[in-house]
This record gives sequence, structure tokens and C-alpha cells, in this order.
Amino acid sequence: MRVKTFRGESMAACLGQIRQELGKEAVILGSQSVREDGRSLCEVMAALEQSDAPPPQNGAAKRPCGGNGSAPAAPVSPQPGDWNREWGEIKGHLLALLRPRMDFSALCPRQRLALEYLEREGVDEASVLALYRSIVERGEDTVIPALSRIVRVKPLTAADWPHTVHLFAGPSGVGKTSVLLRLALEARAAAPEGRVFVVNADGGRAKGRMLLRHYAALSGLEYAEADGPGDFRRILDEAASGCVVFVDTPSLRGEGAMETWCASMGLAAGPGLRAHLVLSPLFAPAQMEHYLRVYRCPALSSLIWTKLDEACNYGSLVTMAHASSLPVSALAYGPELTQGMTPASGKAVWKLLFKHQLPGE
Ligand SMILES: Nc1nc2c(ncn2[C@@H]2O[C@H](COP(=O)(O)OP(=O)(O)OP(=O)(O)O)[C@@H](O)[C@H]2O)c(=O)[nH]1
Ligand SMILES: [Mg+2]
Repeated sequence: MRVKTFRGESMAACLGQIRQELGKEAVILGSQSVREDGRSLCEVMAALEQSDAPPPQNGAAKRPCGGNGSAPAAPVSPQPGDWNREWGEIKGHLLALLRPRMDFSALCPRQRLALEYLEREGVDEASVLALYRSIVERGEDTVIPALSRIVRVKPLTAADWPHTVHLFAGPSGVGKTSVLLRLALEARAAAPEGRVFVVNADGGRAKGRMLLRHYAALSGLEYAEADGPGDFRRILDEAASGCVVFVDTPSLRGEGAMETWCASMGLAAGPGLRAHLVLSPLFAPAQMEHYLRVYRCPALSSLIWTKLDEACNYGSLVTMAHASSLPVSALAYGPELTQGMTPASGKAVWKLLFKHQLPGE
């Protein structure tokens, strides 16, 4: 049996997709309303009974056969994208099976309201289920302790991240260079005698390089460019001698690309090197999951959220904390370099989530 979940604006739209993809023989297993990017969507799980004959393998027909024409076809290796899609589907089915077990009436009204609110806020089903289980298993009265176990916070301050080279990674235009400059300027102000390095390892972005160089010259920051392992070896040595170092990295493509990039730069994970994934709630959930796969690397240690001022809901902070198991380290809520960002705190995250109140307000 082939089972698949379809999403659309309405039941009719979903049925149209099902008919097109699975045909008229498809049967509907269940339907529900879900929220995505603040929109209410209809989700329908449908199945199609298939014959026992295996479906034709991609490319199998083109493969040359042996003399008797019956050589067994070599297995086709699944591509990473296939695994991810399949895993996404399996996860969807498992969640659909578990969903009826999530009996909100077992919760006290306050908890029920909070979970329903988080669902509307765009927190994904897997995270809501984890919250529900965490609350029920521990018999807690409020939702915040369970939320705190999922959305961990480690403020990006010198006290919490001592003697560290910080790498800022993330998709193009998300605010990596701005985050880096804010932190470097703060480090400069906090220790005027100390050495603060800003490093450009993003050779592709002339504008970002000029911005870094410009601010470095104006603000007494030391500026360097890094193109390979030799440059980074020198930078790590400087950091070991007590400098604070902030590195701007290029936006990358392809799953595991950050791990490959770090390896090509001779950067191995260790207590002295921390990468932070910069994300914005403006991205769609599927994009964020994709970025997590692109930028996942051994040094990845926290999530930084930017453009909070431009977002209209913040459920993705919970979804991504759950998906990545990484703490949130900083929150950016404006384009200004002197204000507009704060080290993360639980209180700031809950205010964003439940009151839509930006940290600076
Ligand atoms: N509204 C708002 N704008 C922001 C925030 N953070 C950064 N920006 C703006 O977003 C734009 C892109 O910021 P950058 O720091 O250059 O982003 P980047 O990730 O380094 O971009 P690339 O180097 O091009 O990949 C700039 O115009 C920033 O002023 C934020 O928290 N809120
Ligand atoms: Mg940049």
C-alpha cells in the first residue's frame, strides 16, 4: 500500500491533488486542519493499494543487460533528497497515528489553551507532541517548564562563551554580518584594552567585506580575511592568546555543505570554536529544515534569530529548537547595529512567543 499526505487550501484542493497523483482508486485515511506560516490548511492522508509487482526502477530500462538479457539490475542508491522526503512522509504518518493519543482534555485548561495557542503560532506537530508528553509524564501545572526543556537558552555573552572563535553561518541575507558586527562592537566596548578580530571568510560578498572592513577601521577592530587552512591556523592561534574572534562565513548550498566547508578550511570542532546558525522566522518551515541540514556541522552550537521585527509569528523558534536540539543564543529585532540585538533569555523568548513583544519593547 502506498500512503501519502497531501496539503492544500481546502479539502477540494487536496482531493484534486490525490486524484492527480494516486488516481481514482485512492482511499482517504483521515483529514485534519493544520497551520503553516500562520495559514490554516487542510491535510489529508490517502492510500493506494498497489499490485505486488515492484514499480519500475529509475534508469533500469536503460541499463545494458548480459548475454541472456536477464542480468539483475544493480540497486539504485537513494539520493539524500529521497531519504529526506521519505523520512518526512514517515514522520507525518507516525504523527498522524500519535495525534489521537494526544488527549488535550487530560490537560488543565491553562495548559490546553497554551498548547492550542502554540499550534496556531505555527509550532509544528512533533514539537507540540513532545511538549504534551513532557507535561503529562511529569504532571506539571504549567507549560513553561516543558517549553524550557525544548527551547534551551544560552545567551551569547563572553561569560557564557569564553575564549571562543565564533563562526556565523546561515542563508544569504539573513543578517550574519550584522550579527557579527554587533557582537564585535559590544566586545570592543566591554574590553577596550583587548583585541577583537573580525574575519571575513565570505569571499563572494564584496559588500559584506567592505562593511566589515569599514566598521573595523572606525571602531578599533582588527580586520582579517581568511581563504584557507593557513589563515585559520593563524586566527585560531590569535584566539588562543586571548583575542575575541568573529568570523563571517559564506552562505552555502547542499546538504552537509558547512561540514565540508569547515573541513576545507581546516576547522575542527573543539571548545575554542563555535558556529552559530543564523535564521529568521520569515523563512517557511521546509526552508528552515533544509538550512539545518545544510549548516549542521560538529561545531554548530546555537541558533541566532534575526528579523524578529518583521515576523508575524514565532512558532518556528520552538520547532527549530526541537528539531536541532540547539540552544537559542541571541535575538535580533531591527536593522540598527547599535541596538536591535540582545543575548537570548527565556523571558525574552516567552514574551515573543506568547505576547509578540520584541525584546527591545
Ligand atoms: N529588520 C531587520 N533587518 C535586519 C536585521 N538583521 C539584519 N537586517 C538587515 O538585513 C540586511 C542583510 O543583513 P546582512 O547582515 O548583510 O546579512 P548577511 O546574512 O550577512 O547577508 P549576505 O552576506 O548577503 O549573505 C541588511 O539590510 C540588514 O540591515 C533584523 O534583525 N531586522
Ligand atoms: Mg554578509
